[in-house]
Amino acid sequence: MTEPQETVETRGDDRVDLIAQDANGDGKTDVWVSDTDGDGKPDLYQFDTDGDGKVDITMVDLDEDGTPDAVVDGDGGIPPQA
Ligand SMILES: [Ca+2]
Ligand SMILES: [Ca+2]
Ligand SMILES: [Ca+2]
Repeated sequence: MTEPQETVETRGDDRVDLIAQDANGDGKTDVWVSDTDGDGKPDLYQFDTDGDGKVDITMVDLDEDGTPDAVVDGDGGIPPQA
């Protein structure tokens, strides 16, 4: 597993997780909804789809219109805080 990590640009660097949820009930968080620029609105969405506790899909909503502007595999270089 040494594939190069894709990185994404976010609105800011000050990540606050608005939602960190265990959607499938296995005890590990698998959905994160975060605000990176301090305006209280979500602009970063991450999902663990295979249940290993690590992010598999990262979506960034740069203009906060509810539609992702960038989607990458992995955590985009910005893993959730443990
Ligand atoms: Ca889970
Ligand atoms: Ca925001
Ligand atoms: Ca995963």
